[in-house]
Amino acid sequence: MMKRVITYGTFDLLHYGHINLLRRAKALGDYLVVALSSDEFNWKEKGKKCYFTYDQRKTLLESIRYVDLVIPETCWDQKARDVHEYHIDVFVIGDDWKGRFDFLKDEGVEVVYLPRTPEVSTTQIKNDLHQPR
Ligand code: C2G
Repeated sequence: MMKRVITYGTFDLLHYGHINLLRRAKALGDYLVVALSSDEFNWKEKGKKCYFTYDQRKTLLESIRYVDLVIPETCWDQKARDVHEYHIDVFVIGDDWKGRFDFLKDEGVEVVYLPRTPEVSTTQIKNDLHQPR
């Protein structure tokens, strides 16, 4: 029986921390859905101005061997619907979100928070690039 996993994120300026997350998420099942934050959701709900557009970020994610399907994330409350629509068994996200999505257990979904990869973040990359060499 196919075990289906879902995760959510912005994945801007894709880096090895994202890849570590996606690799471990895929290892928890057989099929990985990534709900990718839209440009509007990023800006309005997360105050993030992405360097790459949704389409560019989607292209990058679709090229990753661990990723089977990319869908849009347009609002905070779509998760409870998504897990039914995509027949999801496991919800996975970094432990910076620890506890925040436990309600998905009520939808019959296993909820897993994975340790973040230390030292790397899109914000850090942007800040470092602004420093005069
Ligand atoms: N991540 C990680 N290690 C890092 C950076 C990110 O493990 N050094 C993980 C995050 O914990 C997250 C995923 O990579 O699981 C994507 O990170 P972001 O693009 O920052 O996602 P975020 O803005 O946290 O979006 O509804 C949920 C949100 O859309 C999550």
